[in-house]
Amino acid sequence: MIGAGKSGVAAANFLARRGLEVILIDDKADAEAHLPQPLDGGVRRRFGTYGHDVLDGVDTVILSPGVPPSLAIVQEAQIRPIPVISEIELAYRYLNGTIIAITGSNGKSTTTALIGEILRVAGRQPIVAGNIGEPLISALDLHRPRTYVVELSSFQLEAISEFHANIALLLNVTPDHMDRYPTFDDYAAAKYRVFRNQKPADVAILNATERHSVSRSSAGRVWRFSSQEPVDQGAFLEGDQLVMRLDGQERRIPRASLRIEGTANVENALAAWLAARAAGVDDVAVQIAFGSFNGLAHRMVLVREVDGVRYVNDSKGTNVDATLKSLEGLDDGRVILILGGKDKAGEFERMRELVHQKVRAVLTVGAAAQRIGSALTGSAEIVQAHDMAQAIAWAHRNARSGETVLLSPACASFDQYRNFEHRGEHFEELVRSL
Ligand code: UMA
Repeated sequence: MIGAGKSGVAAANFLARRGLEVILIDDKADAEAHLPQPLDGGVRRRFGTYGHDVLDGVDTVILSPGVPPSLAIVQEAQIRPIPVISEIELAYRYLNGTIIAITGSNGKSTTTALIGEILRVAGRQPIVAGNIGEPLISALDLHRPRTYVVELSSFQLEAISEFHANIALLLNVTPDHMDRYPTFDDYAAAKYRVFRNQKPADVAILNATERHSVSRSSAGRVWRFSSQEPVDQGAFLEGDQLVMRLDGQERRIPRASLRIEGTANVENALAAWLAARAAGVDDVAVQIAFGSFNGLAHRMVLVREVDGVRYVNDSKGTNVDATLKSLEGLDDGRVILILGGKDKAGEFERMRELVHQKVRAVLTVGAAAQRIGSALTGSAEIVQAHDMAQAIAWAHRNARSGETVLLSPACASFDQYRNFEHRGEHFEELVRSL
């Protein structure tokens, strides 16, 4: 097992408790001090330095999502050859039930949580897991069949082989994680793996604007969704109505029954509605869930208003497109935007136009600060804030009534924080102490 984070420790414990011999390795010498939960005593560990000999006698290598296949030890495993699988593939081998898998560059956590909410309302007792937080391997119910709503990242999809989603959703594909993939097409290809192994009775749900053809990837029925135009087989927005059209039949839900706002969320809701239909859930449950679902933590959350200035936590905005979507809904020229963090080779230049329109000042933080500064020069005032505390202090001194201070960093958090939740919590804590 490679990587002693949430996925690695959960998988190692799972296997050790089943009597399998497990060795857990991690590049960090101090991994022991940062284990997310206690590690089973039976698990051998090699933290810091390890040689290729750790592979001697090993019959399967399991990757944590954050571990790139280019890592020397993974390459060595492939040469030997030892099968390399992801924690998701491992979990799949023990899973009993139905899988609804959600991937995409943006909106996947919201859609996963919304589908979970719909199924809960419908009395299905779903299990919600994956990239959204709890590793699938530790969420498994080994006693009875369940419906699993699983958020999957491209990382997790890279190393699946038999994993099969009965209902698979691809919400959108826009550039992200370009530090891990040689090209955009490589990243998109990883996302499309969500349709792998689907059978004719399965359903593939994807954005109508998606230009790749799904037919090569999924043997299932293809349903599409769109917030822009009607679709023949799928769901779309028409005026103030959400419309579903399948096999010549039409059904409607008023857009107003959806509590979460913005066009991106309309698309998430359309996709979730289609998934619910594919799972046999009636529209009453869908409409109730639309009305009760409040959105996610760290996703456009209004933390507090101080002297007429709104402080909004969108720490989950970890790539350029997520930040662009969040900016779209705000007033022109009245945003103080905090950007930066771990640089994933994001194309910050693509933000110039919208930043020019919406943002009065950009506060840059973290490792990507320099690159963001040069990409956005001239589109707004750029302030090098170094870290979150300095950014908030600057915003507090300079923001005017009616403006919004938005943390939507367009970067990962790992340069200064454990994860995006940790970053969002720090932001909220600083804002509350103003
Ligand atoms: N490590 C190595 N060598 C490497 C890389 C990492 O040893 O080359 C070690 C690190 O030292 C660390 C461990 O691996 O100890 C971390 O493993 P990990 O990065 O896979 O993190 P986990 O804690 O297992 O969390 C992962 C997901 N993280 C990533 O994909 C980076 C979590 O998604 C997910 O919630 C969790 O599994 C449960 O499924 C987070 C994420 O940032 C939210 N996802 C990305 C995103 O949404 O954009 C993909």
